[in-house]
Amino acid sequence: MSESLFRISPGFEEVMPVEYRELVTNGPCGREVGVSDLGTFKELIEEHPLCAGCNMGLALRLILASLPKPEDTVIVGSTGCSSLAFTQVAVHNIHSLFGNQNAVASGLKRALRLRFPDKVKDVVVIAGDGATVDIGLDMVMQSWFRRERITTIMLDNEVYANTGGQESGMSPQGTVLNMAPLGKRFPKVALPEIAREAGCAYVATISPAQPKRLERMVRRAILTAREVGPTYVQIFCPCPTNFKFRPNEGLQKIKQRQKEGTFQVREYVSPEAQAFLAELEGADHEK
Ligand SMILES: Cc1ncc(C[n+]2csc(CCOP(=O)(O)OP(=O)(O)O)c2C)c(N)n1
Ligand code: SF4
Ligand SMILES: [Mg+2]
Repeated sequence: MSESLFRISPGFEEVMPVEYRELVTNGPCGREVGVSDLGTFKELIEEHPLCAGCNMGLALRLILASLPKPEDTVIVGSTGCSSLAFTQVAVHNIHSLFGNQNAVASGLKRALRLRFPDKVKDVVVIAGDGATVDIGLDMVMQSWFRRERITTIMLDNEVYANTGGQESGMSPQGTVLNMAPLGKRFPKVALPEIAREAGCAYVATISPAQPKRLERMVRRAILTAREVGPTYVQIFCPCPTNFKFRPNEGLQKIKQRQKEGTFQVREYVSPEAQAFLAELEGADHEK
């Protein structure tokens, strides 16, 4: 697994779709890029099938631009809106059965450590809130209990969006959706707190409204997972289609929730992760 896996076999260049060729020749792999460089390289095919104004699409682009080593990263996804875009990104990815993503990622990470003991291979789970906090919670928490060296990123749109609008554990209390007409009867699950108690060395909550902060958090999470233990990043990305707001109102919605205090940017770093990051970032600073 490396950049060479992307390269098109000689003789097939002509028959591959132009979009794929561009992902290979102009993708993020093999060079140092960040969110400030978005637009100068191709991380996701422009014609991806996510709805107009989808905050998850934006979050996905920012995550892809934040990977410290995209050519040595495998993303493990799960069923949901994001899975529609994973076939169109410039990074290795595996689609796992809905809810199984952290179990698949654990096995993969262990296999990669055995197969490539001297190389860095990052395994990053990217899945929806339903996949993470509801149907996959068992696998998610067991991977944290076992201190698997993987990063779990939840794309929190507070709904089962892909199946037409059922409530999830992450929907706030009172939420009315297409398929939850009575309003949700219990509050949003406090997964960041659970992650911390379950053994995550680094936990953060963020949204695509703060791209540079999101980048820093994703990088910190992935680097900490390499050396210290499991990490968790929860990205709030409200869904215009199911929450019925206009496609251009996404960032406004996030800011409104921030003002109300129902969404907060937060970061928890364990003492061990703090020591690790201080050394790493101190060395980077000196460079
Ligand atoms: C084992 C299994 N159970 C249920 C489903 C049906 N299903 C597909 S996507 C989905 C909801 C996904 O919600 P979430 O994880 O929040 O992702 P989103 O679509 O909101 O991005 C469900 C229930 C499935 N595909 N597989
Ligand atoms: S339904 Fe919502 S989360 Fe899914 S692609 Fe459309 S806007 Fe994005
Ligand atoms: Mg969802």
